[in-house]
Amino acid sequence: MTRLKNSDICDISFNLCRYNRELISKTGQSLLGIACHACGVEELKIKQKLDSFCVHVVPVTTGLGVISNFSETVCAILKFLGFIALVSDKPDASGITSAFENKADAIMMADDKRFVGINLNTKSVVDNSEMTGQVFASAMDLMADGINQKDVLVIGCGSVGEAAARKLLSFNAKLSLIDINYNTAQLLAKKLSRAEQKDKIIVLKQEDNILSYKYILEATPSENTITDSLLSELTVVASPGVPLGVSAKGCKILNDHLIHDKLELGVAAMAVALLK
Ligand code: 2YC
Repeated sequence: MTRLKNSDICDISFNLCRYNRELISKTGQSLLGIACHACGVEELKIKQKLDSFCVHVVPVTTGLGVISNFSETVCAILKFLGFIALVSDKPDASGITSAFENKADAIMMADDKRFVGINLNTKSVVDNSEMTGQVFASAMDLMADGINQKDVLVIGCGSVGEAAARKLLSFNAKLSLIDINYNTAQLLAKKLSRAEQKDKIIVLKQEDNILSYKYILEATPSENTITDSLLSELTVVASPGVPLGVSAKGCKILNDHLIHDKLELGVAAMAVALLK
């Protein structure tokens, strides 16, 4: 899991309107719409509930400590979506306690290992890696006008890649998995085939020819995992991986067929999942 830096997220809050317009033009859906698609809920139903749902974002000082602007950015995304949200003025146990004392509906917080949302009424937990994988797979489904029966290359078989792969299978996509560690990809294929009774999961090796994929979901913590030679103006890439696995030249080739962000879609999907 890549630890975000302030420089990764400092521009998010004041770019939310522009990013929302970019998502609408690329997928036909807004940030909230894509999150609802990922959670399988109607946007209208969520819109009726979210303006009375209060989320406390609690800074966590353990381990490598607070990332400046992290809690404020999560809060800004929640407020942009229409939730009631605030950053607790106290971190850690004090912040969690204050959320309960003030009858918050949910808390969101992240230590160095996990970034979670907890619904204080239902006690349900949502995980950022899980929801990020699901929401980028859903964005790809929208960009593809339905990924059903289409071949998708999933690069990176960690927790985000696994969640994305599972979601793509639920859309009936045909998957090819690749990971820097071949065994990791093989293990995921076995896990998914058993769970989803799917026999159409291919495992590729690094040296295999992966030129022919029109749909690529990149979920690795490395740069340049998708070399320019793999791309054409028809290629569609959804990339939750941080840093972005596409070069500047590659971004130009993809133009509006690339979805990538470092917090927005994952936080939106967590919030909708907490509310549904
Ligand atoms: O500011 C704080 O409360 C810090 N404890 C936050 C630490 C977040 C560490 N995790 C990350 O940087 C990201 C997550 C947003 C998802 C994957 N890595």
